Amino acid sequence: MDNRKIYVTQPALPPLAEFIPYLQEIWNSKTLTNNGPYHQQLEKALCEYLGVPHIALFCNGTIALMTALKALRIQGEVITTPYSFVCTSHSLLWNDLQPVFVDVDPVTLNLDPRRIEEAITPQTSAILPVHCYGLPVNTVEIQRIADVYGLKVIYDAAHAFGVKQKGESILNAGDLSVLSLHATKVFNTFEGGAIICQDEKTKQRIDYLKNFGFADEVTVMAPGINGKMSELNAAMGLLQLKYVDEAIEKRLRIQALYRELLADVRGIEQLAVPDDVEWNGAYFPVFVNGHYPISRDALYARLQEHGIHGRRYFFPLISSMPMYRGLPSANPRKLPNAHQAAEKVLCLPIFPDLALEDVAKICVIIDEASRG
Ligand code: T4K
Repeated sequence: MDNRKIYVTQPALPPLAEFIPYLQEIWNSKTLTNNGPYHQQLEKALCEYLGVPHIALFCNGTIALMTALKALRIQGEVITTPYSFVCTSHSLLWNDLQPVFVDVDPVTLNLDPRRIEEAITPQTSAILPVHCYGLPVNTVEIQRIADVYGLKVIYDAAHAFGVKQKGESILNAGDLSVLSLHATKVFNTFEGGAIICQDEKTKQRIDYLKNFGFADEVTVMAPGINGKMSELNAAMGLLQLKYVDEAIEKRLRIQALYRELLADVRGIEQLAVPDDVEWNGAYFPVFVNGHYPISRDALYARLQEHGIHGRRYFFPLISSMPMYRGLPSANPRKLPNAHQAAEKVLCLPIFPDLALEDVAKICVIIDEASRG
């Protein structure tokens, strides 16, 4: 390729000139944060766009996850996936909760509902699944199990902005869903996050919690945190929302081309998108298996030599990290599918401004390496 570097992702930014009036308005109003006018507008606009009843905006997805667990007063053990970004489990430790890792389904790489029941103990109070890469976990089966055992379900939906299944937003599943609106995501507010909830009372509690626990000037309802989104980030979100459909369309075109060009490359596996899912093209993982002549890490390095900076999301597994690997549920023998995926995965660049010619060039490098 040429001397350019192509990263796994790159935020799509709207024209700067379109952001200036928002800045002017913030300067005029002198309201910089604390549920200002842009914050309120963005919450309303996102409810409409996503088809969800209530949304509480946050400064990032991690604080939103931590607050979601606090809002539902989760205690004891929480069943979760080891195949995710590290903050899924970190949010549990920050709440003094014990993660209980359960293996992923070998086809979807999402938490396998068939393995959940055997991990439930009297201390289990919740399930924290992830819609990994924006592809939905089996929400129906997870809800069935949660109902039988009286468990709460909080979805880490960091990757799942705008994803639908059977025409319905997957963000309405379970008790709460948490989005990341980070720069690397399908829809970003520079830094940002959100909790989606189903009733006004829960929304109120979450709003108190993200504002130190203040219910009014003198009443502190709970040990809250500062999780508020600023007006600058909210304004960015309002502007980005105008372009998000176009951004998702571009992502879907890119992933379709990858699928086509890599379909016959021996040793390269792809994740399927179920027919009933409207996906957002958040990531494009491939899995380098034993039929490929070089290892996943060798392919990762080969691409880097050409300026292509893929990422091994999610390697290493969370359960292999020092603060988790001593847990009984972190035993690799209990997590074979997650380990296999972590050893094989390589996420290829995908972002709206990635040229289709570059996708084709990346595929040529992968194809050529497959021929030894
Ligand atoms: N749950 C899950 C399942 C998640 O994946 C995440 C975050 C969260 C929860 C937590 O949400 P937040 O608290 O972040 O809102 C990145 C992101 O920082 C992280 O948001 C994301 N998941 C994770 C999967 O990826 P890194 O350390 O790989 O990012 P970084 O900085 O290396 O960026 C990757 C590439 O993107 C860079 O090589 C270049 C490009 N980039 C990045 C940034 C930040 C840009 O072009 N511009 C930018 O501003 O973690």
